[in-house]
Amino acid sequence: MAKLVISSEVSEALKKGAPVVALESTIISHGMPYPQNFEMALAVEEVVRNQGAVPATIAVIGGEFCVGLSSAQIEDLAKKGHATSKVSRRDLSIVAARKQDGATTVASTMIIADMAGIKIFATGGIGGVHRGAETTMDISADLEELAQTDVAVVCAGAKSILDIGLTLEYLETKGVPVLGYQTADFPAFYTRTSGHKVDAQMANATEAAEILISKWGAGLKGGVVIANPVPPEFSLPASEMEKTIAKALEEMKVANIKGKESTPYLLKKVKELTAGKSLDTNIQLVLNNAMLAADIAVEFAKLQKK
Ligand code: PSU
Ligand code: MN
Repeated sequence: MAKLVISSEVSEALKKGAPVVALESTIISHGMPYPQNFEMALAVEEVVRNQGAVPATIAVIGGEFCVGLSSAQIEDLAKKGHATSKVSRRDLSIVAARKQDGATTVASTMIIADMAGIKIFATGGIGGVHRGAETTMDISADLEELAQTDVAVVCAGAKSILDIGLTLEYLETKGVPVLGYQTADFPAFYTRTSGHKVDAQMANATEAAEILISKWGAGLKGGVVIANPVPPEFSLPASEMEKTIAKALEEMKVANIKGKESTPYLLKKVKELTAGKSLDTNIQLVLNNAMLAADIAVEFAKLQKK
């Protein structure tokens, strides 16, 4: 059986009921290039600490499910990039049995966070229903995980490499609440709006924490999406991003990229096509999400103690 290894800092925080924020590792290995990915991962942990919570970066190392990585372990993942395999729910048992390393996606990070007892998780963007899914059936396992695992995911919405409308329909079918932080519109990662509505707008972190307590307190299984728009000063023009994404999708088709390679390929193409501008936006929105996730974790811990 795969072993769950929780760092002493994270395990002490969990024992005390102190706020903890889970962080994923695919964003490090497959979402950004080195060294920006390493700098981002350390900065995100610092932001979480500054807000009074404990960061828990999650990955599979030597087949063990690790919660709370050291900087050396994070640097190793950052340097190896795509050489470490991207691990979602279906891959977990394989890397664990073979004692391999794996970078965890939103889905597998949720699974391991839940095993450790962490309820709040910050990332950049969630996976979703891909454009053209009616023929490819490419729907991220992140959505199924949100349907069944009790972890709240703070994100900047979903990238428009996805079909955002269908992604929201899928979440509705699966009973996953989609909350907007100080927004009525579901954000589209690089841009603050998508034209699609969230289910409820949150004025502050306390309101979000109250909904989590209400959901899980009622025994309603599954996750919650908390969508936090990119800060206005870092958002990119929607029309420009639409053209870039269309081009990236076209190139992906020509290169015949499919399955788990799709998302990392598109992220890399978008970065190339925007001459790195998208990378800067990506880093800033992750930091922004980490800050909100930590605030929600602090409020959640207070409410749980009541
Ligand atoms: N979207 C991003 N950046 C990312 C990912 C998605 O903007 O790094 C990663 C996350 O780890 C997410 C995964 O869980 O891609 C989804 O991959 P797939 O579509 O293959 O399920
Ligand atoms: Mn997929």
